[in-house]
Amino acid sequence: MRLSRFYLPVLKETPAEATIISHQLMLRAGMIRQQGAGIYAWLPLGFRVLKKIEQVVREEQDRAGAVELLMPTIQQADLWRESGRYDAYGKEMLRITDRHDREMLFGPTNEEMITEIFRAGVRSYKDLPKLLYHIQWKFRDEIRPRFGVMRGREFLMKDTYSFDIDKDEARRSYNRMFIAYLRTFARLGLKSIPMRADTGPIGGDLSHEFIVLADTGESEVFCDRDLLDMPAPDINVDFEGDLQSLVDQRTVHYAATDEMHDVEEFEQKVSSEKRVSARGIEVGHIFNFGTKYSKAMNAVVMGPDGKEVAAEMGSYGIGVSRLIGALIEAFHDEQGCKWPVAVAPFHVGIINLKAGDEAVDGACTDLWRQLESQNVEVIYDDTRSRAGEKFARMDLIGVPYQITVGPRGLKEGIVELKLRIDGSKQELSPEAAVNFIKEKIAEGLKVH
Ligand code: 5CA
Repeated sequence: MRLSRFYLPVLKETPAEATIISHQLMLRAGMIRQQGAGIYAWLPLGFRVLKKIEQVVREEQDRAGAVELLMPTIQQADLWRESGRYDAYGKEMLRITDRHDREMLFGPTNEEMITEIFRAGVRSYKDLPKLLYHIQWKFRDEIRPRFGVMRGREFLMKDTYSFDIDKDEARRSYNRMFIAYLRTFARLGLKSIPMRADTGPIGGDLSHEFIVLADTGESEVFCDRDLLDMPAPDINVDFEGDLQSLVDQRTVHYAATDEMHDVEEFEQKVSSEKRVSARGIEVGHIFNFGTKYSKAMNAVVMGPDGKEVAAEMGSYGIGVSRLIGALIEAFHDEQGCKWPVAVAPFHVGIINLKAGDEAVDGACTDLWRQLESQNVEVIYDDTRSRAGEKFARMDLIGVPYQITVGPRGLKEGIVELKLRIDGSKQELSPEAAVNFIKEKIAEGLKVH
């Protein structure tokens, strides 16, 4: 992609309304543009990162045995009357009427709709278990939308729903998502800690929030330091097998959000040097709520004994758009974003120091073509901006590998390669730069 053709409206000044670094950088790097309180347009750069995150989330859902579908954003009020949540949801729900005065709403979540879809198509325990998910925009009329995409009113969520014949099987579905979540966040480069959590308007009594520690996080959390050192299960984890011990290894340690925090238990279970009390960002939340919706909405299946039973259910959310904020909080410096390769909007930036010079233009397009033919994603700065401006912009948008091509170096057959992660620079031939980058990108995209 040529930068001259791209749309990258970077800002020189930090907008005053943004108080945390991720919000500031998303505005400055031209990733989003606000369209109303808690409502954002995703500009090309931000949209590329959003799609990358979405894809990692999707791959780990598929690996865990969940099946993707897509439900609409607009739902019928009558569906929510079946569960009794239409009135209970209160002012957070955006209510709409159509031309026939029918009551509709913009979905804040999809328990009712997926239960309707399930009950229409599943009759027997033989069709279970089922794990169904979609990645779709939600709307919640939050009292205090803030911190940019961290707490938006319109936001992108991955939500999965499980249907099982009994409580033991439902626990297996819950465990699948528990492990899939650890893997998802680890692939994005984030350390997530599962914590006992409150269930709020979704309901149920078994629930964990997945928290990424960050000083700017909205949640106050308490946990055992041992959880911070535990790696996520690797690619060889068997989702068809028994995951209980992997889950137990984590849940034996104390970890709770402030609503569930028990000071006495914390002090009793965790020695003082291992007590962590910190702030965190809730990037995922999983719930088991039994038959709350299936009973109310008559989603029943025939059991092995010929008797009808209400399906045991759970729901599992990931804040896909919130994750961009969490990632920037984790990966940035004074100059801007520092994207891990797995979610970088582009892998490589090529900086042309003398746009219009035949030799430099030629060398840049050669490099660009070679990299793109290897599936490396390139942003090529072919603009006439000053060198300093080009360097600053490339750092601000956080491209992990940056190649600078100028007339002087080119005469000696060299270009400069900079690594955004540590700022280190090396001079090498264009061929050597391509080979070096190819390997690094392959390593960065490898799924462990
Ligand atoms: N139906 C359940 C699970 S699918 C549910 O809605 N859970 S939730 O309310 O906890 O939301 C799931 C995830 O969406 C949260 O963990 C959080 O990461 C994200 N999320 C929730 N509200 C917002 C918001 N206002 N802005 C951005 N992300 C949000």
